[in-house]
Amino acid sequence: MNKTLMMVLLSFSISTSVLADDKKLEISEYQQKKLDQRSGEIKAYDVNKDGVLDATELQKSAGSKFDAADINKDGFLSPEETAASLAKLKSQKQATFGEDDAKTQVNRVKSRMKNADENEDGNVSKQEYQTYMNNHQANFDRNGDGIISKDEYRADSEKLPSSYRKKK
Ligand SMILES: [Ca+2]
Ligand SMILES: [Ca+2]
Ligand SMILES: [Ca+2]
Repeated sequence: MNKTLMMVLLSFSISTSVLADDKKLEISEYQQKKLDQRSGEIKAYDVNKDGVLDATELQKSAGSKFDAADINKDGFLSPEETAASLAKLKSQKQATFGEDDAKTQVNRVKSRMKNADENEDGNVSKQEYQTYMNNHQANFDRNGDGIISKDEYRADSEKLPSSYRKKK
């Protein structure tokens, strides 16, 4: 590809993303489902019911996710346990998002689990999982106050409709 064509393509993708920004109210059904799912997750882990997730609550949520996957309760997620929990996740996601999107989401979690295995012994220890999740969750905490609000609990690519943003 020559340089000029590259620049043209680049500027095209920039201008389309600006356009997308202007249409904040229009989000896809898929995004709406993801937002609903995340707000359900906040509700599930928001122990003190203040509508946001603080460090303790996030740690608890990571801990209970780990415990649910650690079938033999030895404090490690073996490749078999990880595979089983991914299979379970996939069937849950399929019910909400359909085959293709479920596959994408599960693959993302799969690669996360691989990255979490810091000493690369094939098992994810609880410590490795907590450390990884802390870093992962810190990505959501855009203003760095250690608390994840409903507005922050989403990927950068997920645009929020303004109506959703006002809802508390
Ligand atoms: Ca809270
Ligand atoms: Ca285990
Ligand atoms: Ca490991």
